[in-house]
Amino acid sequence: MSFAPRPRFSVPCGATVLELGARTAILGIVNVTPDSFSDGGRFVDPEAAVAHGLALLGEGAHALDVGGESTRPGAAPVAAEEEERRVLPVIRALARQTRAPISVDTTKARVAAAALDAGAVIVNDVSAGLDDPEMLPTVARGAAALVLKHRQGTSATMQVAPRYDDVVGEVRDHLAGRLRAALAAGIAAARLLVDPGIGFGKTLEHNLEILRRLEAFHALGRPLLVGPSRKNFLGRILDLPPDQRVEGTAAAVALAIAAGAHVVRVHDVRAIARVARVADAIVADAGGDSAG
Ligand code: HH2
Repeated sequence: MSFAPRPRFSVPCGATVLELGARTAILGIVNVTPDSFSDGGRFVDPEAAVAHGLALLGEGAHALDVGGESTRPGAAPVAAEEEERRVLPVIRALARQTRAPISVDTTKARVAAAALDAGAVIVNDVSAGLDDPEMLPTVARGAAALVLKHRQGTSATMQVAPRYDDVVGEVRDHLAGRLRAALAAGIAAARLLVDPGIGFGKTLEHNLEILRRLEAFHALGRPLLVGPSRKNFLGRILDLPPDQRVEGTAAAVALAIAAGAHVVRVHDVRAIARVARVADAIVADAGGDSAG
């Protein structure tokens, strides 16, 4: 069996550099929301969210992704003030207590700017800058890394009737366009990551096809982040609720690593960090060249 070579990348984020490729980076999810699909309401209290983030770092997370607005279809939109009220105290406290990079999961430029001031060094925008025209210029002004993620349609409509003629080709072309937009806004290529957006305007078959052909996204020349954690496509296969999808997540993560994923965004960090270490050991000699 052969594995996809995983190119190496050094991604500047804030004052640090994320070294990607030699091992899989685990991005632990901290949802400060009442309504996230799998853990909504568990960490709305800032102290609980901070404790959860620190626990995830202890379990093997290399970075944390703090979000204050659920992206699940049908989730109530959250005003910028409310999103800031949720995420800023958590980011501020985490940044004081750890040197691990903190990411903010937001589509709003204003929230991203405030999060960067509070100590975040990565912006994870599920709309890749399309929801807020100020997002790319805002990120360009700072030193943060930026995750550009594919989504078909809007959060509200994306799961209504997703359709593609060639899901991998169309997602890749979309991400190539968003990379060009980010570069045109003045964000250095080295600061950009791409994510095909598992579950964002995709049917079960679309998600499986993306995971099956993940290697195709290496053509974009940037590190690849994948977020299959506990998602609905796993529930469709297993007929199990979100809190019983850890083994399904593990299968998706192991195969994503074999296909060259650099970062996995997950809820169940202890289990998935172990899965990733073993998968990394197996694919270790697949031959990663330095790509910048
Ligand atoms: N998935 C979710 C949220 N943010 N960001 C990236 N880059 N990639 C993803 O696949 C991704 C993401 C959805 O998961 P979760 O945060 O658990 O749920 P919710 O949006 O309901 O809070």
